[in-house]
Amino acid sequence: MIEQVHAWVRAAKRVVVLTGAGMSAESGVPTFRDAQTGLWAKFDPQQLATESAFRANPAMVWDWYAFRREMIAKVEPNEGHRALAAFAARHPHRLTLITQNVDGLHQRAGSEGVLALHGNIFDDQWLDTPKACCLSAPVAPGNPPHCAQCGNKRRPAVVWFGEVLPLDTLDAAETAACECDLMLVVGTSGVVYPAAGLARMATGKVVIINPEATELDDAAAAVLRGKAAQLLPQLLKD
Ligand code: BJW
Repeated sequence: MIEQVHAWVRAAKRVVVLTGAGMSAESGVPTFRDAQTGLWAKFDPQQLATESAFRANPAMVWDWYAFRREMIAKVEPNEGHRALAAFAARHPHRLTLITQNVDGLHQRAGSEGVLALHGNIFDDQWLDTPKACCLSAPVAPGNPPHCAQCGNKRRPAVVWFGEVLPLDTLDAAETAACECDLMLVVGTSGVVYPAAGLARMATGKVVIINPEATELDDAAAAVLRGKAAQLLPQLLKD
């Protein structure tokens, strides 16, 4: 089956790759729905990644993101991230890389024009619409940093549940899905929408790369049960 998918990659004029947390697992970043470790073991990440959780307990949610930022800053892109960047460099305009990941590892591997659907964990933004005081005075440090005058808080610039995705990015991802000959869906459980819907709107063959069953397996022309950093270099070689 790997040879068959490799032949599809070679034949495809427009390849889309949609990645999720499993893409970075071999770099040492836990997947989103993996059991949390240590301090965070008792929290459900799905409950923490919401605006209401942040409003209810800003220090705790800020600290969760600070912990993850620190962990991600220490890891490196893996052979899968590098194989995607190298393929795009060898084949300009053939690959559209769409990621749900907020870790920036595709970009650090050298991929350009990555469509990051859920933002970047290293960026912050204001929780509430900033007033003149937020924009004029230096941000006061804290957990989270805040405006010393009105108390408005900084929050991670990621897309939480119930929030809209960046429209231009989602538009570009949908267009690519609707024009592709082949979509590789790598390391995502396929439970979170609208990202998962991209695999269902793909015009080309869909291939799942994942060691476990996913919610998108029924949409696939082929399912490769394996790991991203092992399979992508084989599938993307010339
Ligand atoms: C490996 C591996 C290896 C392991 N190699 N693989 C339609 C139907 C139902 C619900 C909805 C719907 N449309 C919208 C919704 C609601 C909601 C949603 O989808 N809920 C579902 C949970 C039911 N969606 C939203 O709220 C979205 N917004 C939205 O729709 O706005 C419009 C709107 C607004 C208001 C009202 C109504 C509509 C926003 C979604 C934002 C998701 N944000 C997060 C957090 C980002 C910040 C952070 O990281 O903290 O994004 S949640 C989390 O899930 C994160 C991920 O990007 C995302 C996807 O997870 P992913 O990547 O699939 O990870 P895992 O852990 O689930 O899976 C890892 C996989 O890797 C596993 O399969 C492993 O087997 C595999 N693996 N090692 C390859 N080596």
